[in-house]
Amino acid sequence: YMYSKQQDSTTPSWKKVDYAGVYKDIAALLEDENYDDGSYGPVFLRLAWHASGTYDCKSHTGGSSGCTIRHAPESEHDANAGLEVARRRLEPLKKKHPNISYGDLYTLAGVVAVQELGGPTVKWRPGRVDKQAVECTPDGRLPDAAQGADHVRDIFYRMGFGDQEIAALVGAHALGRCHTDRSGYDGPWNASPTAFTNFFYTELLDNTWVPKKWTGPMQFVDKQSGAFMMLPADMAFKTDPRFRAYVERYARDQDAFFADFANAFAKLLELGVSFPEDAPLYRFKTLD
Ligand code: HIF
Repeated sequence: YMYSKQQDSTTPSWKKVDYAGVYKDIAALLEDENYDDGSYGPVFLRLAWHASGTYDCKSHTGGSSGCTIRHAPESEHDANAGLEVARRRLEPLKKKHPNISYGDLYTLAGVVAVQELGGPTVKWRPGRVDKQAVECTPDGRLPDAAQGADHVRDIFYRMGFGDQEIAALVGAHALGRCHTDRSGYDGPWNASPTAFTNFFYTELLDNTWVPKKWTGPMQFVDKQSGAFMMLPADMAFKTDPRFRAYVERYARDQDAFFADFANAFAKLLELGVSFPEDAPLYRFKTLD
């Protein structure tokens, strides 16, 4: 008895979690016909990215490791508006799997979203250790959708990404939509916002984008139907020649997009995390 008790208290919590089981439990939470376009996948992906995208490679601060996104003031930064919806949806799984860290739970939810909505397999490792509110990252580390290519580069270079990786990541804007009560922007990027596709690139290139006529923030709509949108920051991927070269490639070649996205997204989820040496690398199978 003494021995097993001691064993348990010295085994790190991250080793006591059935991650394939958590994957399945997250996947079971995706569908809800009464929410948005019928899936929590897009907002789970956005949560995983905002938890990770605060990383600064020079000061080695931010990132998903401490999962400070769940604490105020970081949870209340403008860029994170609406993400409480995803956190609330995932909370029962923290109760069911108490040994998982929030950082691991939220990043794994991003992996589940990509894979279950039809995207590539994303390699993932556990071992993030949650931190307290005093360690929240400062406001202003996530991108401002009203700005262009220089700003997008500043933000993603700070994380340690290059142009090709940035152009591969932005394809995730095939998923989900903008909400006026979250960011102020409105609408989906394409007609299938719950399927992981290369449609961000094809829509961006194939449509004529015109400023939306409304009193909301400056955004673009497709001239033909007016049903789809682009943020000013999205348009930078069409106008900037170096970004555009990748956009043209990913529009032509969905396999190339999937492969490059999987690598860049896995890297994003690991920024600033010191994994235990024996943390296994998972490639989860999608559910049928
Ligand atoms: Fe987004 N993004 N993102 N984004 N994002 C929004 C929504 C989603 C930017 C701004 C916004 C990435 C980069 C950038 C997703 C995933 C990723 C919204 C709307 C804004 C304003 C939020 C709302 O109103 O609900 C900017 C400026 C980025 C830099 C170019 C990443 C690459 C594309 C890193 C990424 O993975 C997803 C998914 C959504 C949809 C969320 C939803 O609830 O449907």
